Amino acid sequence: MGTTLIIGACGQIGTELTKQLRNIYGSDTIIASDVRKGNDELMASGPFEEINALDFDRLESLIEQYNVEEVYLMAALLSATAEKNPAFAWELNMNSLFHVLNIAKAGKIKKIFWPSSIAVFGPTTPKENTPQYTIMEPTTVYGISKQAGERWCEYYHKTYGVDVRSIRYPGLISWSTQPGGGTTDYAVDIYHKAVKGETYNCFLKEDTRLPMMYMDDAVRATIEIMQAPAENIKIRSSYNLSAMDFTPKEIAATIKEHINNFTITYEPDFRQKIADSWPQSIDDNRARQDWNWKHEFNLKGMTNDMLEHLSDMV
Ligand code: AKB
Repeated sequence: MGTTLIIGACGQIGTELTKQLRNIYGSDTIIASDVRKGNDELMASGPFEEINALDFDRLESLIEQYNVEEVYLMAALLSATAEKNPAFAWELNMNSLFHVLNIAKAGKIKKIFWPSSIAVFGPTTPKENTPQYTIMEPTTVYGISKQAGERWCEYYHKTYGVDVRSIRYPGLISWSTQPGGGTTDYAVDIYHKAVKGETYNCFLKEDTRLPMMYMDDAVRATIEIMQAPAENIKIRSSYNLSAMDFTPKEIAATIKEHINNFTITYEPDFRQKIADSWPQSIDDNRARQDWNWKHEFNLKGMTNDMLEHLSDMV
């Protein structure tokens, strides 16, 4: 029987995705991999391999060794980190994708999931209810790499028949895993500070509206797009995906409903410019029509769940 390989399994999405895929399909068929070892639970719950996503030969031999049929390529440098190291961000984000696309082109794997992002949009994109098809002039290194990646995914699908599927993730929020190097990370950090009774100093302005999603919804969307019949996946660049949008002031207000002495201060840094170039809300009707996407969590529901879990941990 074929197996599934997750590259970047120790990251923010990879950790939760691996856990959920192991719950559904059984631990032995889900091979976790990352450039370094991750949390103990993930390491103990099934096979793990250390791999650099840029090492084509090792990747190809792992795929052969485990008879891998599906790959989730979750390794990437996110928006804020990529601005600090543009050359490496481009190398990692593009070459890891080419490696996996070329292995699929050679017929060695059957299906790929590759994450895109709202960062593919830029300042000239309509900001509200951003359509699936619209002006895309990203101004960040990360956004440029994701937009180029989308074009290559569609090209490999049309030209070589590669079954590659993708979602444009909004900012993702989870209680159990920390993000690393993104512009939307404030929406995770704020909850950690709030449960510890500390003030949160936000690196974005209070009225910066961004599209966001709870991790439970994001992981479910990722698995659902991969489970959908191939003929339902009509967009082979990447699907817009949406659940909620809010500002730092609004998320702070929902936290205050539970922790009334919570305080937030604002000290915008270089990430403000990145956030200002992105959409405020997303039209995801195509995902809803084509593969029946439905979100479950809104801001209130997410805040209840985050605070419930994080309060148990402090
Ligand atoms: C980031 O902030 O860089 C990511 C993203 C929106 O893709 N969370």
